Amino acid sequence: MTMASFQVVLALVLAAALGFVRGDELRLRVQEPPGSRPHSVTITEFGAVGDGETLNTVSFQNAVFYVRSFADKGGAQLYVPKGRWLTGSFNLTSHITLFLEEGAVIIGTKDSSQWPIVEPLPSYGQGLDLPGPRHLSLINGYNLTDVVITGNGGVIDGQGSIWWDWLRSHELNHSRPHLLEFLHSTEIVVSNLTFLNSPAWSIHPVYCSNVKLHNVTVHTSPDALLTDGIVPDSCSNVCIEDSTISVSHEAISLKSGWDKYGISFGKATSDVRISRVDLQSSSGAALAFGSEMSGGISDIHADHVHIHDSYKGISFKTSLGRGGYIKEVVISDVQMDDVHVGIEFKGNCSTHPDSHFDPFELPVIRHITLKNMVATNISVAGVFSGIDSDPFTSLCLSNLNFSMADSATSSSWSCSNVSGYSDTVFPKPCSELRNPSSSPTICFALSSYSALAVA
Ligand SMILES: *[C@@H]1O[C@H](CO)[C@@H](O)[C@H](O)[C@H]1NC(C)=O
Ligand SMILES: *[C@@H]1O[C@H](CO)[C@@H](O)[C@H](O)[C@H]1NC(C)=O
Ligand SMILES: *[C@@H]1O[C@H](CO)[C@@H](O)[C@H](O)[C@H]1NC(C)=O
Ligand SMILES: *[C@@H]1O[C@H](CO)[C@@H](O)[C@H](O)[C@H]1NC(C)=O
Ligand SMILES: *[C@@H]1O[C@H](CO)[C@@H](O)[C@H](O)[C@H]1NC(C)=O
Ligand SMILES: *[C@@H]1O[C@H](CO)[C@@H](O)[C@H](O)[C@H]1NC(C)=O
Ligand SMILES: *[C@@H]1O[C@H](CO)[C@@H](O)[C@H](O)[C@H]1NC(C)=O
Ligand SMILES: *[C@@H]1O[C@H](CO)[C@@H](O)[C@H](O)[C@H]1NC(C)=O
Ligand SMILES: CC(=O)N[C@H]1CO[C@H](CO)[C@@H](O)[C@@H]1O
Repeated sequence: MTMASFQVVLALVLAAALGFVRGDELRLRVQEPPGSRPHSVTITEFGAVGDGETLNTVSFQNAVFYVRSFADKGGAQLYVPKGRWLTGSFNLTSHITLFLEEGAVIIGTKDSSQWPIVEPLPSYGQGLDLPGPRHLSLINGYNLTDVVITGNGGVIDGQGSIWWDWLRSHELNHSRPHLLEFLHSTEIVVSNLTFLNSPAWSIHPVYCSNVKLHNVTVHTSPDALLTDGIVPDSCSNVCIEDSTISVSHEAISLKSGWDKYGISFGKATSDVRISRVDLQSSSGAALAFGSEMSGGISDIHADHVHIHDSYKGISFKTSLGRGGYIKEVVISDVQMDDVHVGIEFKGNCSTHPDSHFDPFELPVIRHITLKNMVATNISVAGVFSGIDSDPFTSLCLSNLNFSMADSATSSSWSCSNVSGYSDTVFPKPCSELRNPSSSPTICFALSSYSALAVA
């Protein structure tokens, strides 16, 4: 032991003895920065070559296997130095920190055989693009706890263009993989990294809890087909902060399963906090809910959201046959610029996993509050279409100012099968949202705000 580390240990032992630090806090106190571990290995120790050409799948798998032996010793860091590290799919383990140095790029191989085939998610019953099984994502976590993926601005690049081409030309045999996916995991942190060109979605936590995404950049090129950014799916306690997401389809998309599969799996997405994010979506919505929401989506709070250069701004989507709910949502402090449709509520997203959906499974959409929003150059302020015989209720708009695009096609609001309340909204919203019998008390507010504070 060196003199310096001896002194640190001595100081900690003394601090613990004197009661300054409780024993169980000792490990946390000495962790600086977050995700640091008492042990570290480097990917090159497992034969990896960062030349952008050597396939390193086995090196990553072996490195993670080795890190597993530190699980009961505080875990270990897997360090990825500067270089271009080509790989196929690999799985993580609990108590790992995957650390990408500045200039480190983990690159997904274009060889589809390096992305194994796995079962579809039980809450969807089939893959994203095709029935049946799907490709395993590039980096995977299954049934894990305490995982940190971070770095000094490293990059995880999926080289998705080949997958988008296969999708366009109907050459896919199985649904596309994602870049990073966690199933049934908890205590996940992803920070200080860039995710590029995912084959499908970039970051997909599903059936997870306690997930923190901080300071991540997600980008797919504008010609990417149906790529989403961050997709919390049947997860609770998710925090997405200080991040920039720019993709072709949905930038942040909250989901919870599809029709009968999602209904019987029955796991909601709840307690999600989104703050200080910059979102852009060229063909979808910047911030989307559904349309797969059969397990329910509730208790969502988004604030300080910048949305720009997007087809749609904020979108709530569902369909007959979905069941489930989207409720108790507050979105506030939004700046929206150069967006075609500002706000959308859509009850007829009629894609189903098969034709046997039950049309009597009616989704519940209610208690959604949108407040403090300034929007410029918007073609259509809002399209609110609920479901006939299943109206969307308690939709509240407060303090919204939309400056419409100066064009013949611009229109403000259209509403059907919805009801709610509005206050200080410009241009003036449709009568369904100005019902004289409704009052601000129907508006959902976070418990820390009073119901009237929304007005
Ligand atoms: C991310 O980077 C910031 C700034 O360098 C640092 O303070 C923070 O600890 C880093 N996060 C993690 C999880 O390493
Ligand atoms: C990775 O996990 C998947 C699914 O959890 C599993 O099918 C696969 O065998 C695992 N791969 C390795 C190398 O352990
Ligand atoms: C998940 O992990 C827990 C403990 O970490 C273990 O007991 C359980 O068997 C694991 N389940 C599966 C399906 O691997
Ligand atoms: C965000 O991550 C970048 C590297 O990607 C780092 O340089 C920067 O300091 C981080 N910022 C914060 C606030 O953590
Ligand atoms: C689909 O399967 C065929 C036949 O096995 C194979 O030649 C082709 O490469 C596969 N396509 C993809 C995109 O994996
Ligand atoms: C308005 O937004 C549209 C995209 O919806 C964009 O194409 C156009 O350039 C913007 N106009 C101005 C004046 O910024
Ligand atoms: C959903 O409704 C909108 C507006 O009422 C309509 O333009 C669109 O074609 C419908 N979509 C489907 C899939 O029925
Ligand atoms: C809306 O914002 C514009 C500037 O973007 C401002 O000129 C206008 O007065 C505002 N309207 C209301 C009703 O606050
Ligand atoms: C119950 C109800 O108001 N249903 C309406 C739903 O929207 C359609 C289209 O605008 C109307 O025709 C229904 O009357």
